Parts: sequence; structure tokens; C-alpha cells
Amino acid sequence: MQVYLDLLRDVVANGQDQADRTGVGTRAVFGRQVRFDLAAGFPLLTTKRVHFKSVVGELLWFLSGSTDNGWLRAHGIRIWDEWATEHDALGPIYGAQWRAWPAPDGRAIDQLAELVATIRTRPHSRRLVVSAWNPADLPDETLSPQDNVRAGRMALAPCHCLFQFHVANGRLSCQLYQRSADLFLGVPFNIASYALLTHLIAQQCDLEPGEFIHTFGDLHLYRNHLTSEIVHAQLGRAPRPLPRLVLKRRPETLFDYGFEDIELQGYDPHPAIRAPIAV
Ligand code: THF
Repeated sequence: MQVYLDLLRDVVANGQDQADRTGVGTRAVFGRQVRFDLAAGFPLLTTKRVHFKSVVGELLWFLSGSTDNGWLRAHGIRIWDEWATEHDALGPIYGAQWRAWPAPDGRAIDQLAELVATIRTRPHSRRLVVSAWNPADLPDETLSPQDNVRAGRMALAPCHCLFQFHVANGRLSCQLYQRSADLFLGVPFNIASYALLTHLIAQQCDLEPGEFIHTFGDLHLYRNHLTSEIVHAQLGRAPRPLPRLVLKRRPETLFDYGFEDIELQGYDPHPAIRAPIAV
């Protein structure tokens, strides 16, 4: 995970200070790309403890098509609390767009089911693409997340908004375009989440996991993370060997995985580093 520390140094050194929607302020660069060979180990940050159960739970929740924060809360996962309404609603965010993109003729398109079917039948297709960026459902940037949900819109515009798979030599690779990336808090989750998704889809399609390629639009550090206790503490730590991901069972479909099917072995990170989240 040296490449993560290199990204942090890049943003600290080359970022421009900007005002942002949340009012916190960021230091940001535009346009970066990193890659992880999934055969070299599972890319979960070792220079601080990342709560892998939250990563797994959030991905299972997306895959189920749910946008109900109550499901996450029931599993002790609090990472979406700040954006949900008092009724645990988040509007048509990732799960809704992945599993039931509303078509003009009234159909709901299951992008993920179609993706798996296409990888199995036409692995060399160049349209193995899933998009969460549905302009009809985007929030009004001048309203709060909760007011957007009440108006039937997404609480938050998708940050990881489009991904594409590619098959070569029996290996499945994934590239994500992330338009906006909170490098300290969100990105370690995002990398682990898409690496895990690639493992699950590879298993479902009888392929080996290949590379995860992470492409960034606005890559930023929130100003309140640029401190000696947070970003600079992180930069002072040495990476450790990566853990390994073990899938204990091969369920019938991509939508039948549970927590107990996904095991991380050999994760020995430095301690967690607490940081405030910008809403
Ligand atoms: N908003 C912002 N500002 N950053 C994000 O990364 C982000 N997301 C999702 C939606 N809005 C975002 C939410 N994802 C944490 C991690 C991921 C999140 C939200 C919060 C977080 O606070 N992590 C802590 C605690 C982890 C835990 O409680 O399990 C950490 O130390 O990692 C990015 O997609």
C-alpha cells in the first residue's frame, strides 16, 4: 500500500486549497490513477486499521439493492448515518442505480445481473460498464442531503460513479472512475470495496481476480485532516504485508453472499486513526 502513501504525499505537496460544498475546505489535485494487482494480496490499508466489516456490509448492502440505512445500522455500520433522514432513507443512491436503474419505459435495469451474464457469455465485450451516475436523480447541491431525499432525489451524488470490467488471460480486472475522493477517510474504504467486488464477480464467472485500477477526478484531503495527528501521523508509518481474502463458499449468485462467506486472513495493521467526516 505504498502507493496510498505516495498519493497522500502528492496531494499534500501539489494540491490547491479549495472551498467545497461541505464548507470544510480541501486541498485537491485533479486526475490521478493507481493500480493494485489483486494476486499480490488484498489491498486493505495496513498503515491504519480499516474497519473491514463496514466495507463488507456496505458492499453487501449495495448488492442487495437496498438504500435503507436501517439495514446498515442493524449490522453496527454507521458510515451513512450523517446523510440519512430520520426514516433511514437515502434516496436512489448506489444500490438503487446498480440493481434497478429506472428506464423511461418503466423497466428497472439490473445492471449488475446483466454485467455478470455478459462476462460469462461475452468476456471480451468492451461494454462491461456499470454507472451510478443517473442525472435524473442527482441531488440539488444547494439543499441538505435530507431535503434532497424528501424530494425523491439522492442524498449525495455518487462519488464512485462508473466502473468497467475487463477479461484477459482468465483474469478479471476492474477500473473505477471516482469523480470526488476523500483521500484520508473514504479512499481506503473505496479501494477495499471495489477489490472485494472484483473478487466476488471473478468467483461467479470462474475467473481469477486481476487488477483494480482506481482513477480519480477531484482527489482531496479535507483541511481538518491535514494535521500532525492525522495525515502526518499516517505518513510516518511503514506499510506491512497485505492480508489475503478467502471466499469460503461459492453462492448461487452474486446476490447471495453473506458476511460469513468473506474472510480476511493475516491483517496486522497499525492502529486506527480517528478523523472527522465532512458532510
Ligand atoms: N463523504 C465524505 N466526506 N467522505 C467519504 O469518504 C464519503 N463516502 C461515503 C459517503 N459520503 C462521503 C461514506 N463513506 C467513513 C468511511 C466511509 C464513509 C463514511 C465515513 C468513516 O468515518 N470511517 C472511519 C470510521 C469507520 C467505521 O466507523 O467503521 C475510519 O476511520 O475509517 C465515501 O464513499
